[in-house]
Amino acid sequence: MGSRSIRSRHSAAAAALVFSVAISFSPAHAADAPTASFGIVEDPFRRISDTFQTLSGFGRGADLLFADNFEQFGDPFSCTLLNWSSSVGLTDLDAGTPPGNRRYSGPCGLRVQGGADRYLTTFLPSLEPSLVVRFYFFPQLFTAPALIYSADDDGINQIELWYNLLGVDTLSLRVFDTSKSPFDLTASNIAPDRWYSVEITWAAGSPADIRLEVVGDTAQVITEPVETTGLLIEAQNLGLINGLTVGGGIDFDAFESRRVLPIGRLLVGDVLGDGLYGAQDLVKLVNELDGDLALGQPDCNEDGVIDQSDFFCVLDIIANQPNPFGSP
Ligand SMILES: [Ca+2]
Ligand SMILES: [Ca+2]
Ligand SMILES: [Ca+2]
Repeated sequence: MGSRSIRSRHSAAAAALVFSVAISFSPAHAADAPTASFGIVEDPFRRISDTFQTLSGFGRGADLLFADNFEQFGDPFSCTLLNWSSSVGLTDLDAGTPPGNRRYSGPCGLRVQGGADRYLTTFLPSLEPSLVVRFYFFPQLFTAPALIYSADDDGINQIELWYNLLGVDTLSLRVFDTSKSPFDLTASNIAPDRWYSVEITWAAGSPADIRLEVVGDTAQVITEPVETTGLLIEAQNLGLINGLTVGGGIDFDAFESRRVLPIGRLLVGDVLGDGLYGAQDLVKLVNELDGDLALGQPDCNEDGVIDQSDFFCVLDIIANQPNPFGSP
């Protein structure tokens, strides 16, 4: 969406909050400052599932198939591809922190540069008759068709997600019916240089409702009934899968897949990553600007950089809550 002017829109009341927050939170910031975020040991199950960060994700652990935020918490902290089954053309060095990498949630994100096949693969625990997948991506400027996600049945792809397949700035979910005919669900106006979330809902059925949800500055939801009886999914791939030879690349983060239940977007501007809005989100954003990378979602305006405009974005959200600073 570019850098919208949040400062110019916020109210006098919000401006007063800026002042009070800056004053009252400086001791907490000072206390936090010596501790690098990389040294924090998080509950691994919380971070692996991201359950606490989803808008409606409580109690869904049994439905989880795989999740990766590209972070390995512990001592030492690292950005990693370790959770994936295999990789082509990518190493741990492709997962990283800003400014080398963009990330949407937590300190690390995955950057996949164009020029060759570069992708990750995760195998499901068993052949699955349904699949929900959600991840975030940040396209850089290029116009060639790029296959950025696929899921196969150990033989052929049943699900493909293409950027620029049916025209520049389109995102197409291509699925196949039982006679191997393709069906395309296409979102448009997918601009480079901002984060998008995508959620794909697939199932075997007669027919099954296949669903694509893409959210950037607007939300696009497309559904299509497709005859998929008896089809199964065994593996998922993420990256640049089809040998894209042009320049450019894509950043990825917050990949999660489940059997059935909707995943939803991470809470925008929840800098702390606790699933709530509160004063600590502003504290953590100030710390982030000081180099202490946040564990939640600090890029409130989703433009790929963390700066002052994100502070005012979070402040606007909090100030517009019924009880602005009532949450921890
Ligand atoms: Ca991450
Ligand atoms: Ca929060
Ligand atoms: Ca930003």
